[in-house]
Amino acid sequence: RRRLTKVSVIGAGNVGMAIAQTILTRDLADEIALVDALPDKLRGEMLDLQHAAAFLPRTRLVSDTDMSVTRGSDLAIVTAGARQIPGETRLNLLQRNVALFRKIVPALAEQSPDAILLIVSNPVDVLTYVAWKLSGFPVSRVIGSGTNLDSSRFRFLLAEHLDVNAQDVNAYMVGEHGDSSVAVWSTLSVAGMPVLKSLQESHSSFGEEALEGIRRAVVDSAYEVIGLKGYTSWAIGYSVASLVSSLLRDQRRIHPVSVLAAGFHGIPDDHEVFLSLPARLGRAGVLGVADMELTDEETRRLRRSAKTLWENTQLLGL
Ligand code: LAC
Repeated sequence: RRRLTKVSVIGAGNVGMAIAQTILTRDLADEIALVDALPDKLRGEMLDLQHAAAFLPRTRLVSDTDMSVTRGSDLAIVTAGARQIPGETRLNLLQRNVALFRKIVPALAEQSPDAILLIVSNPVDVLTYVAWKLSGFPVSRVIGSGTNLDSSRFRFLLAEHLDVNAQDVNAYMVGEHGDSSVAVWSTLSVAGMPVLKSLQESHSSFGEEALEGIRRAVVDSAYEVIGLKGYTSWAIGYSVASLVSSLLRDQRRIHPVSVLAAGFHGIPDDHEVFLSLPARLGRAGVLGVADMELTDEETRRLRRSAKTLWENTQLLGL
């Protein structure tokens, strides 16, 4: 009989509930445990999802303000944390959320020593490093949602330009999930065909400065959404559910997610910094990180992104 899978979602705010709802809809877990500091909100969210039972695959839903409800999780998704104030960069959030992680992560690790930790809270790259340090888990089992969603935004913008389905546009954003993220133009392909050269010849809007404009539009689109509708995001639910599926169903799919990048692309071996690179995901967590071909400019930008993150990591003294 297949082993039952349990997923815990820490933080029953808009992001956590978008993730829980998408996991439920896609039948990715047999049990979902919800944790939040606000008991009424937490119970309300649990009851609300339980009431959809007649329309969804059977999934046991439990919730508690105490971390013991997460015991025996296969995967723990952390979305808890102070929210970005519109216009605030993710790195500014850092200190507030590190204090919270010092409470959450050790308790999670004690309840589920074999779980995979998937960090979504921002600034996600530094907080994934913090979760790694505080949990003591092997680096293969500590992952940040990183630029998985940014890459979808990038693919959407390109798909609109090219009038193709975003699922046929293979394009990565790597590096920081934030202002210094890197658009990897050199490996852009549509249905496996490299298109940048023909794009630049046929579309005047694909000149060098336009490429930076598109990258900036991807980064700014997250701020735009927050500015327009506050910090609620449906897209993060779909982005994280794609990671949950690859992890728990052992899909071995490759996603740009925040992993320990020391030693890749000339990032110093002793720079324990997490940032997004294409990683192969399966039931054991990160099965491998692609050593992708980058241009000199892309490498320079990635190293700059790594340096920014490293400097912020160093501030923590973990
Ligand atoms: C965003 C959040 C997940 O990019 O940082 O929407």
